[in-house]
Amino acid sequence: MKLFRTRQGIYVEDGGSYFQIPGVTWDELVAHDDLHKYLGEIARLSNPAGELRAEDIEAPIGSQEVWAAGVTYYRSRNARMEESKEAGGGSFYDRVYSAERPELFFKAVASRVVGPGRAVRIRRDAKWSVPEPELTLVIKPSGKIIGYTVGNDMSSRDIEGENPLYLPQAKVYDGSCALGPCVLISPDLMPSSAGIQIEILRAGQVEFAGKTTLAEMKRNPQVLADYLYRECTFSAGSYLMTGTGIIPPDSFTLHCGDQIRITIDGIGTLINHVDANA
Ligand code: DO4
Ligand code: MG
Repeated sequence: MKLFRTRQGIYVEDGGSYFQIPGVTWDELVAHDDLHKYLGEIARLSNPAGELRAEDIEAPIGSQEVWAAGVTYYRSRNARMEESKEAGGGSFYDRVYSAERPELFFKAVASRVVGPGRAVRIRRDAKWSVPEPELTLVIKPSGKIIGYTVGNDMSSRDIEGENPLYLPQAKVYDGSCALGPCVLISPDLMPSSAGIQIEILRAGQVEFAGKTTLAEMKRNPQVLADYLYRECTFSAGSYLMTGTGIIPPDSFTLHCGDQIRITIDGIGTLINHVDANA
């Protein structure tokens, strides 16, 4: 089952039909005791609504904070070591890749998250900007993962590479986080065979395409969530991006007008365009 947040309200998709969920907020759904069962009952007892219109779909988030894990794929470890060579990055990215404690950082408040069809931004003071396609966990206040969405952890690699202490500026700015189009609600872990694909289109042509699978991720999603919840409470639950395993070549930087399409098997495709002044 998939949850969609739209201008008209919240809908659950089940078996290809959409059912509106009346009188409940997104935060209440994330905190629900047994969301999977509740949504199943809504789908069984209500009349289906029509198809959702793409332009009505909003970012699938309420008031949750978005956090992110880093260097969870070997490909990411290598890219960061390379970009931060002059800042001494050779050792700290390698060490965090192998350490028991993961890298976790604050990514966005919900008001900085953009939904499908909206513009993500590149910083005007960055010269090297990339999208990071990431499986994103939806975690309830108790710390249990209840669902998954597609995330884009937009990053300014020149700023990040210049000095690790610039990470928050490379990662956190208006329009730096996209989520959507829906949340896959599932009591099960995502299968490790699930693929993540990205395509970046420039003037209608594919400028970069890449793919990976969750099998390449070094960390267990529930362990990442457990670290996040160790000393933080999240009364409305939280979102946790799980790191990127796809990095474009160093010659690539995003341009305004590029279209970014990120697909995760079983969830859907998140489409955004790039703007510097959204
Ligand atoms: O350590 C810097 C950020 C890493 C990151 O965002 C990722 O690996 O996805
Ligand atoms: Mg990332």
